[in-house]
Amino acid sequence: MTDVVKLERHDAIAIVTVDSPPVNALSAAVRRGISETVKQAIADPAVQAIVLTCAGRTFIAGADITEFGKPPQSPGLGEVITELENSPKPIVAAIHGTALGGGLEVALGCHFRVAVKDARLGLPEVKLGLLPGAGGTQRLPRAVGPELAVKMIVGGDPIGAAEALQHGLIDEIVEATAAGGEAFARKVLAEQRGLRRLRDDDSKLQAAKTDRSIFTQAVASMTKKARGLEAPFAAADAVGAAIDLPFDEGLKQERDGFMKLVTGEQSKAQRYAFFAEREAAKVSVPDGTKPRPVARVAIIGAGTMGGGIAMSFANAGIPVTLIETGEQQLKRGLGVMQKNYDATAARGGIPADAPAKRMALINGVVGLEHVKDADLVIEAVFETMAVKKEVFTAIDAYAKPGAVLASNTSYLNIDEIAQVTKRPEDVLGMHFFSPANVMKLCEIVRADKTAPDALLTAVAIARKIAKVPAVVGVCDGFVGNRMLAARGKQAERLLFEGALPQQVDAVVTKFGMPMGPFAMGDLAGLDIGWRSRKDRGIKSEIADALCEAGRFGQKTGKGYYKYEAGSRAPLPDPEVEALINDTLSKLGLKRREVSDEEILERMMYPMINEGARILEEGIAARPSDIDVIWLYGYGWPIYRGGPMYYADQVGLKHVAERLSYYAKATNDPTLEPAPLLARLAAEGGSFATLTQRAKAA
Ligand code: T1G
Repeated sequence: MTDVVKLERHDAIAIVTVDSPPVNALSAAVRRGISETVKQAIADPAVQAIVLTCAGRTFIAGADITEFGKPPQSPGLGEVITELENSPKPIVAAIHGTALGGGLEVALGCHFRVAVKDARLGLPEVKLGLLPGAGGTQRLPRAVGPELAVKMIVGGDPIGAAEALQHGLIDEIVEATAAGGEAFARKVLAEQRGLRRLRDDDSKLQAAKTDRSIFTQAVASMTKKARGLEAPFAAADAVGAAIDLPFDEGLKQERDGFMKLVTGEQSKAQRYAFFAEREAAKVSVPDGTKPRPVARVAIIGAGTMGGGIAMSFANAGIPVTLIETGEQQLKRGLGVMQKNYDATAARGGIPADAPAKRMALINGVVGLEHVKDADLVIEAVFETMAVKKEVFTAIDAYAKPGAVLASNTSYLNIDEIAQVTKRPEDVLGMHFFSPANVMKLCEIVRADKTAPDALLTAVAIARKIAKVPAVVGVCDGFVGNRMLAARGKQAERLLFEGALPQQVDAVVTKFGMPMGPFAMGDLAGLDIGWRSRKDRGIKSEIADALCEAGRFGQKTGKGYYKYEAGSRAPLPDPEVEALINDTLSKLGLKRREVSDEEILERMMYPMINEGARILEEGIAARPSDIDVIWLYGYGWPIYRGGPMYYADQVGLKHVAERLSYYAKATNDPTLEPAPLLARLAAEGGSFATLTQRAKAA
C-alpha cells in the first residue's frame, strides 16, 4: 500500500487500486506502488486472487510521458509487468475509461482482463513517435493475433470493449469495474481456471508463422500514410519479431527499438506536440469562469464549410439546426452530407447505422429566425463583410440571451462584425478548416469585447466535437493564414529569381508538408487571387500571366502545373517555364540558380518571423499555440513539432542571421528579424523558454 496505490481485501480477493489523478499515468511512484502492493497481496496467505483496478476517470492511460528524457527510476515498467505475469495467484485487470500504452501493457501482463462496455483499449505510442516499450508488441499479438495487433500498434487507435471481447483481448464485459473484476476473480477460483500467461501462448501466431502475408499485408495498409515517420515502421518490426522470435528475444528487440525512438528527435517533437495541444486549450480568464452550457447548435450556411461543421457536431451527438436561404440550397447541402456519411460507412470508418443516426440530429430549415433555440450559433456564409454584417444583425435579433454567436470567417475583422450586434460580448470567431468534418483545428478568435465565459464555451465545445482549439486575437488572417501569406510572398518572389514551381513544392513536400504553395494555389484556384489583385490594383506578373492564359489551376486543368483529366496529380508543364521566362525577360529580369537550401529557408524563416510578430502583438499567447495551429490546420509534419519548435531546433541565431541576409539580398526590409526574434537570438534564448514562461505565469 502506498500513497498512490491502495490495497483492500474482500476475504480471499485482494483489490489493488491505483489512484493517481488525472489519468493514473505510470509514474515511478505508481510503478513502485503496484509492485509493492501486489507483492504484499501475493505474500498474504488469505489472498487467493488479485484484482488490479484504478480510481478516477480512467484505468492507467500509459507511462508518465513527463518522465521521458529524464534519468530512469526503478522499478522499470517491464519489471513490474513480469512480476504480475509471474504471480502464482490469478490477477484480473478491471478496466474502465482508457487502458492505453503502458496501461494496456500492465493489463496484458495480468492473467485475465475485464472491462466496462464503454472502455477503450489501445497502444497509441506511435502517436508519440514511440512503440510500446513494455511488452505490448509481444503480448498483444499473442492475445488478439498479428493482424489486429498491427492495426492497433502501427495505427495507434484504441478499440472498444466489444471488439476487445470479440478478439480475446478481454475475457468479459462487466457492469461495474472493481465489483465486476472481483466477481470474475471469484469465478476463476471457483472454476479453478489455469493462469493464462500471454508470454507462453503462441496459438494465435501460428497462422502468420506459416503465411507471413497476413502480417505483411496488415503492415502495408497501416503504413500507407506514415510518410516521414520512423515509429510506425519500427513498431511493425517489433510485432514481426513476435512472430519470428521466442518471447524474450522479441522483448529485447522491442526494447532496443523503443530506446532508439525515445531518444530520437521525432519522438521529442511529437511529445512536445502532445503537451502543446493540451496547453492550447488553457486560456487566461478570471478564476471561476465557467463555460456556458451548449445543448443545441445552429449553423448558418449548408455549403462546404457549414456542412462539415454540422457533421462535426452530429458526430459528437449534438443536435444541429442547419439554416439556409432556400430549400434548393438546403437540399443540396444535406445531400452532400448524406453522401459523405454513406461513403465513410461504406469503407467501415463509422458503423453502418451511423449515417441515419447522425443525419437525424441535423434539422435543415430555411430562415434565420430558427436560431432562437440555439445555445451557440455558427455563421458559415459567403466571405464578405457586407454579408457577415447582414447575418449578424439578424441573428442578434433572433438569438436567445446568452447564446454565443460565432463567425467561421477565415480572415475578416471579428470586432467589426461584433459591432453590428447589441451583444458584442457574446461574439467571437470559430475558424474551422476544410473539410471541417475532418480537419482537427478550430482557431478561436477572441474579439475585443468577447466575454471570458463565451470564450471558454467555444474552447470547451471545440474539444467536445474532437477539435483542437487554439485561441488567437483579431488580425488579418489570424495566425495560420497570416503566416501562410508570408510564405506565399517568398514563394512568388522565388519564381521571379529563377526557381520553378515544381522545385519549390518539392522542397516543401520533402520537408514533410502535404503540399507545396504552388500546388495549393492550383487547388484553391488562381483566379480568386487574380480578381482580388485587380480589385486592389496590384500586380503579380507571373501569376497574372498564368490567369490571362486561362490557367486557373485544377479547375481549368492547368495552372502552375497541368493535370490530366480526372487526376489531381500536379505535372510540371514546360509551358509554365516558357511563360515565366517570357514574363521575366519582359521585366528585364534574369533567372539565377536557386538552391534547395535557400528555398527551404525562405519558405520557413519568414513564417517563423511572422510568428514572432504575432507573439509580440499578443495575437497568440504561446509559441506552442502557433505550432498547434500549424500541426492541426496546415498539415505541418508532427515529427517536426511546428514552425516555432522547428526554429528552436535550427537555432534562433541562425534563423535571424539568414533572415537579415535575405532582407538585404532581396531588398525586402520585412524580412528583417522581428524584435522578439532578434532579442531571443541575441540572448541565446528560444521560443521554448517563452512557452515555459507563459506556462509559469
Ligand atoms: N503521461 C503524463 N501526463 C498525461 C498522460 C500521460 N501518459 N496522459 C494524460 N496526461 C495529462 C495531460 O497532459 C493533461 O494534463 C491531463 O493528463 C489530462 O489529459 C512504455 C511508452 C488519456 C485519452 O499516449 O491520450 O505508455 O493539461 O487533457 O482529453 O509502452 O490524455 O491537465 O496538466 O488529454 O480526457 C501512452 C496519452 C504513453 C495516452 C485523456 N499513452 N493520453 O484525454 O484529458 S507512452 C498515451 C491521452 C507509453 C509504454 C509507452 C489522453 C487521455 P494537464 P487530457 P482527456
